[in-house]
Amino acid sequence: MSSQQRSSAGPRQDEYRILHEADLRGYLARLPSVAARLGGAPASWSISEVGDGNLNLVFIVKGAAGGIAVKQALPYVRLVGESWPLPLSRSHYEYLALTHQARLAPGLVPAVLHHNEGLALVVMELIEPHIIMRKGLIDGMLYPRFVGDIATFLARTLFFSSDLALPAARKKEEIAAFAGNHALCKITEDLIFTDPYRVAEQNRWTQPWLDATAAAFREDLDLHAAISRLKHKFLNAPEALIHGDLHTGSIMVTEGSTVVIDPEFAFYGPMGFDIGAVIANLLMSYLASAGHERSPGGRRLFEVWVLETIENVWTEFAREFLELWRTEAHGDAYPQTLFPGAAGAARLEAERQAYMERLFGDTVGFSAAKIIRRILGLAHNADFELIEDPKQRAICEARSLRLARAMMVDTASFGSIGAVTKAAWEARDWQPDFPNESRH
Ligand code: SR1
Ligand code: MG
Repeated sequence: MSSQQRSSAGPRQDEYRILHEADLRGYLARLPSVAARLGGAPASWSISEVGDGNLNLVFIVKGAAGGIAVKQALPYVRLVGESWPLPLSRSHYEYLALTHQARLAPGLVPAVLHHNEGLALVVMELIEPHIIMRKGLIDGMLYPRFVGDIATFLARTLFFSSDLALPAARKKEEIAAFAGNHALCKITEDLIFTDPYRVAEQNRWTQPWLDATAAAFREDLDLHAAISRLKHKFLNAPEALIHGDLHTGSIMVTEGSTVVIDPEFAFYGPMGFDIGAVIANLLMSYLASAGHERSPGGRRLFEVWVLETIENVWTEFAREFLELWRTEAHGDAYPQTLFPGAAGAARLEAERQAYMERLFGDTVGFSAAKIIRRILGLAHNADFELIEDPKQRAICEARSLRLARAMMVDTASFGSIGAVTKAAWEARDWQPDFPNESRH
């Protein structure tokens, strides 16, 4: 078909173009199972673009019978614009990750209803009445199901994609299947592991209060060594299929249910990166909470719950992961034949504990990296951004940076999750001294 013929007939179904409402309506109308799920005449469907993330378009479509979510990758970074191109292939990796996760952790990710590689489009079940967890946390909401659900998601997706569960050949094929998602990895390598520690055009922070801290972080060689070790681990440790961007904006919640969305950064990487992301975002929620108080101490209950949640996420994750290792270890790592009898079993159990200690150290380090990038780098968090008084925001951010620096440089002194929450609790009462304040 010539381009002239094509333009008179309209674009082909699977030819990439940015979808607008009318085009999307027609496209969905031609998918029988999707149209049936929505119900009624296509003209009656409501379509709204609701994407508030940094990269993509997200449409909510509702009909007489039900709703769907449609995610389309843009050929550039939405947050920045067309000057920053980004491959559409991330939609393929998101689809692949969603289908993997659905098998490994059923019920904890949205069901995929349709995928169009050419359009970089994924149609999913509509997750409702859930809201983005970050929004709920900013409002001081408690989520009693969250610990159990996220611990299960982490334990099952990480364990079952690791060498503890998979034969080596299969694991290598899985690594290869996700290896092409390197453009998304590069975003992480730059925005999390490099830019916050150097002069970079896109960095920003709450000025003038954090000017001195940002400058100090750019000069701090202990910190540079620690973040470089973490970057090397991120580049060089295909331990498991990780979500790759597991912040509280990638989690939808109600009081009784948790659903993990948006795995477009997925690849085989270090497990601690995902666990650390969850813990980092809870720590930021905790330390931002003072900025959302309407009266002194008015969010204390919430804050205590967040600290307990941080402890329970790690403890529950470790319990579930170890249980899987004891009962479902069909991979090539730690061959059972090398650990015979009672002495072998005891030695293997000691190895498991040592493994979890190393994983905890990684988790603490990656968690720190996730905090620092949200305060000194390009992409910030609503937890802090919605604190209206900029000085109060800077106080909350300075406390978080201080905690994160300690976690990254002195990781070994955080021997347990209780040590992390204790340090967070102490950070909550620390008053920063802002040297630049008088100039503004
Ligand atoms: C340019 S993309 C910025 C950030 O948005 C995503 O959610 C990831 O966290 C990424 O680092
Ligand atoms: Mg996202």
